[in-house]
Amino acid sequence: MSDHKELYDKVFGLLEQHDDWMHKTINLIASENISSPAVRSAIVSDFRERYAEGWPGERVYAGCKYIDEVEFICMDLAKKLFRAEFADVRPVSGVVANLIMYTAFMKPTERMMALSIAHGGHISHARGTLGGTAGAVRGHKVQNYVFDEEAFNIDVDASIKRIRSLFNDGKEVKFLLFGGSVFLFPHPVKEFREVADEYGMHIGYDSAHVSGLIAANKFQDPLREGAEVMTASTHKTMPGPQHGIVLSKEEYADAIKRAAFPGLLSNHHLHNVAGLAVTLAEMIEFGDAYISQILKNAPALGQALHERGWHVIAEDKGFTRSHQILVDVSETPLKDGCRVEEELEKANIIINRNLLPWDKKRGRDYLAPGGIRLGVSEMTRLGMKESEMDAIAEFMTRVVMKGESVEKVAADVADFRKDYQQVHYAYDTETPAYKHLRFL
Ligand code: DSN
Repeated sequence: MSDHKELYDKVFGLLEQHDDWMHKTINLIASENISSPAVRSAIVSDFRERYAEGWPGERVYAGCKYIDEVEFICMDLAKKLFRAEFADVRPVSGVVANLIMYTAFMKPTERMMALSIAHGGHISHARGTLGGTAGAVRGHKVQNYVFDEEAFNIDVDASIKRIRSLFNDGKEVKFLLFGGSVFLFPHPVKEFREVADEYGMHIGYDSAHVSGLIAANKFQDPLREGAEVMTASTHKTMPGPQHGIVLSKEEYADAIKRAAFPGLLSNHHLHNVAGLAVTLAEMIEFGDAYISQILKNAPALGQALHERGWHVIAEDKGFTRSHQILVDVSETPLKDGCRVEEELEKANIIINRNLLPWDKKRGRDYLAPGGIRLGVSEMTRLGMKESEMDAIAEFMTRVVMKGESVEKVAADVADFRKDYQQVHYAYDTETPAYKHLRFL
């Protein structure tokens, strides 16, 4: 057999091993989810081979008549679900959606405010010295909000003071960005609208993590609280394909459309637009029940860990109002988020390590941070409820607190997972959630 054929076969072998492993794991990565069988069918359609540059109905390519119709349906569903005047469903990811937002609302190098990464900001919001997209790609100068570590949220008064002081020093701020990757509580958007108007700043909101919660109207409503634009990736609490979206008001539509094409996109992954349309339709139908259960499961997991001696952040505030919880693992026997991540993975529990706001002051960095971030979107989608969160906390405790054999816990996790093999909150709840749909 040729080397190429061996590698070809190996790729399929690895795909099957991965899918088989996913059947057996408890996946608590807060930025992931499992899409429905309908979404998986849509994204393997022939749309994956095609181009459709431009706006539907005004394409630079031929052969788009069905593609255009799907894209219009996707935009209409997005506008309905997010109660938005305008939707652009072309961004191929959340980072590209953010770049479109920056391009539409700021000139290169203009100054913006965002959360620092240690406080939950995303790398696409960060300054150039960190390699962050806003700074490194667009040259934006990025100032950070003041963060209240007790409230685990932006300190409104201190941040407004910082904005005023920047203007007093001749350092104009053009854009206030909210949202992030560690996102336990709604951000104070409306509290900044007055100062934004006073200084002529625009407000944007990156809803990548919480877009499903916002769609279900169960977190906050940025476009009515003062944001002019909201971006998202579509595969976190919104259980869609890996794609992006920009939502805004009609008055900004032209600037956003132009930033998307010809600015940042040529092709826009049409199969994922179809998958997103299906996701949005399913969210309109099932989103309320799905998100309600997520919002019960996340604090239930926080409580179950807390009762077993874990230091879950924001206990006094009920741990969370989103799909995530954040846990300080620095006092556990494993001492840092990296070791906890590694040991849990051996036990079929997939989580990610995370910086805590105070980690840098304590000499920690991303390689060995003090925290872990857990999200319940995927396990909720498989039908798990509060009692299953308790079982998950117990598995984690056996590995991290009691030092039990990871092989033993891995086997118990695989056994526990046998009962949760279909996606719920979808039209098709029969097709196995992780089955590899192979054609050859
Ligand atoms: N890196 C992802 C997260 O984990 O939040 C978002 O892109």
